[in-house]
Amino acid sequence: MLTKEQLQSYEHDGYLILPKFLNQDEVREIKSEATRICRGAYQIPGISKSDDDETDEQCLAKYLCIHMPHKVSPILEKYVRHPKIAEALSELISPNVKCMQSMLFIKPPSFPGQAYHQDERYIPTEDRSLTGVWMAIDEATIRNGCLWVIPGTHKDPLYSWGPHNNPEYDGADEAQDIPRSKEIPVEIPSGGALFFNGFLLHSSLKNRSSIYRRVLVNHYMSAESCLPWQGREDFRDVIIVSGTDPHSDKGYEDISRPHLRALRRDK
Ligand SMILES: O=C(O)CCC(=O)C(=O)O
Repeated sequence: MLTKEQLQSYEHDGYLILPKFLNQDEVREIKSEATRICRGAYQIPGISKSDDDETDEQCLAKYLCIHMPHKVSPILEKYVRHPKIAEALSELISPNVKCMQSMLFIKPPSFPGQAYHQDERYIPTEDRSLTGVWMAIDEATIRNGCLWVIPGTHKDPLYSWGPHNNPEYDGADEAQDIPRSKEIPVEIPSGGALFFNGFLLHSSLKNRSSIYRRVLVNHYMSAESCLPWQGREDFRDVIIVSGTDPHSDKGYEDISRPHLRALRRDK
């Protein structure tokens, strides 16, 4: 599926943009599922069933991001296993790929972004194989808070880490002493996808537009690596999306629950 040039560019920069990844029917399906989630269709702590007189816009406007929505939404679970994701990742990571996390960003107008971080700080793999698949449901622009990346930092170790007071970002910690002068914005059309390595420094700014910045992000890694996460030696609430699982004899667990991302807002 990926060309030699795309594979080389991913290896060199740590990310790859595929501008026409989802078709418009898929984008519509994810938008409508995001609305159902925000109207309380599933049991997610912090999301109550909406009143009939509340508009979809009013319901969406309350939430920055829902973590692990695929654990309750069969539609979003289908997108975890999307054949195009499986194929691309089997070329980028390993023939054997597993998913451990999904995140549905709504990011309404005025909501904050995320400070610079490396995803492997949160989800450590044994072989540096953590990979984000960030799918733009709305067009992601500088104004509505697209991702910013620092190309090449996927080859760096983990940066040190600490709190910040920047109102641009939500409350999660920030990587320190980073080569910020090399940052670039990644504007992506609706339906486009960004694949990025778990060591790549990335961030996003506050939504300064009047439109949402809905994004579905799933995180994957090689199935060869154990996942020392959430106090376990090998976190087994995973979905194999490509190839086979060398650790299948350990079985699978049902641990993760959907939850809202903590928010520190500056309006
Ligand atoms: O979309 C964003 O604003 C941040 C996403 C992110 O940090 C991630 O996918 O790891």
